[in-house]
Amino acid sequence: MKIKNITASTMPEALSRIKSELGDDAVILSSETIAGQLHLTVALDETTDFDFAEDESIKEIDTKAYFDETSLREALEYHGVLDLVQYHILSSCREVNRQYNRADDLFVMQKALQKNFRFKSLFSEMTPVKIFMGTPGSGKSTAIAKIATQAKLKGIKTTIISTDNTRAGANKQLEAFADILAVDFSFYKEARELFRHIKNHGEEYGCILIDTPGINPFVKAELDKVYPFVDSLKCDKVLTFDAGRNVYEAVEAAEIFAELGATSILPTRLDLTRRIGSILSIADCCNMAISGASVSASIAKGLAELDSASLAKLVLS
Ligand SMILES: Nc1nc2c(ncn2[C@@H]2O[C@H](COP(=O)(O)OP(=O)(O)O)[C@@H](O)[C@H]2O)c(=O)[nH]1
Ligand SMILES: [Mg+2]
Repeated sequence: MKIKNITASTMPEALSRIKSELGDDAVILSSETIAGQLHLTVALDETTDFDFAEDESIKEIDTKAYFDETSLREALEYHGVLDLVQYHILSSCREVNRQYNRADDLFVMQKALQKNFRFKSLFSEMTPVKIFMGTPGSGKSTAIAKIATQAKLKGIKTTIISTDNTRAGANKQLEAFADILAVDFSFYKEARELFRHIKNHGEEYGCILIDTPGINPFVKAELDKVYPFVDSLKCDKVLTFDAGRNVYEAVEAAEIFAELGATSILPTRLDLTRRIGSILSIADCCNMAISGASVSASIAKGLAELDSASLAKLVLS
């Protein structure tokens, strides 16, 4: 707004000056006569509408350049992936989008999983000695039987060792299986006996699979049934868990197994599971590698290898 003071002797003179100086739209705000002279305060509203010339129009936002992560976020949400883990994965998805200039969900998710997780193949990347731990019924013995079968088929000399003396019949089941497969079987009640056996005979085998008693990780006394065995060996320490378990329960249990020494996970019952949030959440929160999965109760079926491509397909299917 433009404001101006005008002094004139008469009103017609004042009006003529207002018109010539400010134009027809000027408004008189006040007027008073001082010593025979007319003093006017006049205002002119100068607000003008923006007028875009064609070539000056604001550039349209390129929506193709903007990465829409909605479907990826919805998929992670569906699987019940913990919020923090979702954040890590989606952040990597955006990074992949910028890095490769690709926006197709499967490609972006696969690369993001590759950035966020470690995949450790059960045969090619692991040491010959593998110890398995988990809650009762989490699929330890089944996984061992499957790996023994796969190892046998690959011509790898294998032995199965049980340390599970807490459940009646637990040994018998594995022993019977070892018998069928014609692989060596032994049982050790004490961690130092197991250590001595591996030290003296470990070199004879390409694959040594050790079973431990299933424990409740939330009961401190139970941890002692497993910890001495795990602690006595330098080997791959694998946590088996039911992939369909509630995510929060699964992560909290896995945190304790991580403290016991577990460094990789082997999810089981993937055939009975539609949501795999627990796999991604445990691997991320407990910094564990992903080492295959059990997808059938049938031992003959072996274990499935999991990598970033197969996991991305599971997430998006
Ligand atoms: N459907 C299905 N059943 C499984 C799988 N893994 C294990 N099981 C079953 O789960 C039960 C407990 O498995 P087991 O290996 O004995 O568990 P452990 O107590 O940890 O040794 C058994 O009835 C297995 O047949 C799997 O991947 N899929
Ligand atoms: Mg068992």
